[in-house]
Amino acid sequence: MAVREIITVPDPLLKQVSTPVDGGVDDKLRALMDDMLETMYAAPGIGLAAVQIGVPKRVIVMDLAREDERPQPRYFVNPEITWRSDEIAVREEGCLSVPDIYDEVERPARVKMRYLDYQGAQIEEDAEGLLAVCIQHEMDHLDGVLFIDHLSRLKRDRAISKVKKAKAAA
Ligand code: K1U
Ligand code: ZN
Repeated sequence: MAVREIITVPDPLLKQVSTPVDGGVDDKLRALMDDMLETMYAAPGIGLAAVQIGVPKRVIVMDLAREDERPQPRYFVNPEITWRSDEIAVREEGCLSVPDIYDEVERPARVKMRYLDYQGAQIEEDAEGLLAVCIQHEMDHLDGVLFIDHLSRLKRDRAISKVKKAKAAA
């Protein structure tokens, strides 16, 4: 396993639509997911899409366990949202590719999703709360969308300049 570099705005790869995984879950894909999880824990974060380490495939890892709980790593290959609630929830989000920027985003409060897990089994699951927020945030990454794209143009441009300035000063 290895910690990989997380790309940040304005890297054009973050705007790319990721391609579906072809041929199911094999050891090579599991090695990628292991690296993603280690990278996410090191950051630290609660979710990561493969494109954030420069691999534009439709793969997500996540762990929503609290610090006082045992780790609960989760893997989502070729995830799809099959239903979204009309009810909207507002929650503060952050992003490892837009470091140190946090803002509130409106999203459907509940979703139904379908994906392949670490073993390649097809799973159908209902999500609400932080799981619903995080899976929608990560699935946006697979479509080249960042949480700042849900904000006003002014807030988005300010966020990108702030990250650029911080990188230049580092
Ligand atoms: O996609 C990402 O860049 C990961 C992102 C996921 C996310 C956070 C909040 C709402 C929606 C999606 C993060 O993990 S940002 C860091 C973060 O939330 C966190 C870091 C340390 C401890 C707890 C949370
Ligand atoms: Zn993100």
